[in-house]
Amino acid sequence: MITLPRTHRLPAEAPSRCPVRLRPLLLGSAVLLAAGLTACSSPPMRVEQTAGRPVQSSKTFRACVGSYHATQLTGDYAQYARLEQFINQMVDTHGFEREYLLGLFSQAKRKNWTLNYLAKSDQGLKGRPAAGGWSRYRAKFLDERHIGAGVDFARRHRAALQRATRQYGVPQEYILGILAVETTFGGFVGNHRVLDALTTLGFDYARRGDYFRGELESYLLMAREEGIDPARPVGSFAGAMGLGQFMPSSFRKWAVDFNGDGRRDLWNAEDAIGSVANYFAQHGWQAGQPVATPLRTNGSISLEPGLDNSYSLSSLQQAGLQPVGAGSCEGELRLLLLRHQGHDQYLIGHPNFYTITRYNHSTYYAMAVHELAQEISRRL
Ligand SMILES: [Ca+2]
Repeated sequence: MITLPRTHRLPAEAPSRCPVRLRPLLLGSAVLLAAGLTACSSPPMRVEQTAGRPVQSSKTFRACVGSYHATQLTGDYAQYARLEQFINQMVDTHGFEREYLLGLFSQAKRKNWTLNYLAKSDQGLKGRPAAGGWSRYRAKFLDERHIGAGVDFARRHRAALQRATRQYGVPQEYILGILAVETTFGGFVGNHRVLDALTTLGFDYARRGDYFRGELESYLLMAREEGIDPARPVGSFAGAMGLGQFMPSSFRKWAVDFNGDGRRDLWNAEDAIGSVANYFAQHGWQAGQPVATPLRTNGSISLEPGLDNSYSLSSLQQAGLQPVGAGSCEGELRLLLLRHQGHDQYLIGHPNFYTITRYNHSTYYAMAVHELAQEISRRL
């Protein structure tokens, strides 16, 4: 399933996990530096402002990595007028060298598997979630493989997790829950070249082309800012990267250097921990507040469940829905529907639940993160 551009990444219903494991690419490694530098911008450039903090632009990073050079597009994207238009925009807006981008995109591969997969997946998007959908989804994540890996990861990175919790106010178990669902703590970070993924989706996937062209723009800027060869990183079929599967725009806005080595590297466990915590903090996580609460009902449910409708506690109570147990029920609440095998379950999703869905706009996704957080925490 593909969700709206406001999401951090693409939902986990799609197979972002790949059967073939590749050794994670370390950003800024000697291998990348050895790839060669090519001047690619025309200074001076402005400093861009994103999410309240300046992002270094090519005024600081004037070199693109990788010796790409061509005077016209060749390969899978030869004659793609829209790609040529995109390249012109990157030259005009961000000062890239045109021949560098022509050379780079002449190496991009069209990923027909991705397009075929999304064509099928898009057909299954409509309508109410199927009966038993939550049971099936839950079974994919709430297992010993994810929980055991979480306990192991938490023990190995105890200090960084504690530091992230202190600094960002996000409990470590929710950072662990995200990393469990996204990549099983780096076990499956994807094996699609990000360049191919974003070029394919930007120029051959009409339904979300605008969104992916925006991500491709962010990706090229990210590569230049971080000093990496844009043809090297691998990720999900949609271009999500690292242990936390950040899309490029999220990387630029919310990734942090949490191990203090001067680089933001989402394949590094500490940087991934800090980046997920920062993402949550910047998207409204409220320390000490609940995530999801069971509901008692007195019969049929008249309110519409889902993430797109928010309710006050009093409006839920007027509809005959009563939270079970004490606890704060302030702010905008969501009515969550979990379709088990054989029965439906309703819960209150608190503002912190909604914050998890900012990572991936899916009730089931956020509930899997929440339950994994509880399970891993119980074992620590
Ligand atoms: Ca770092």
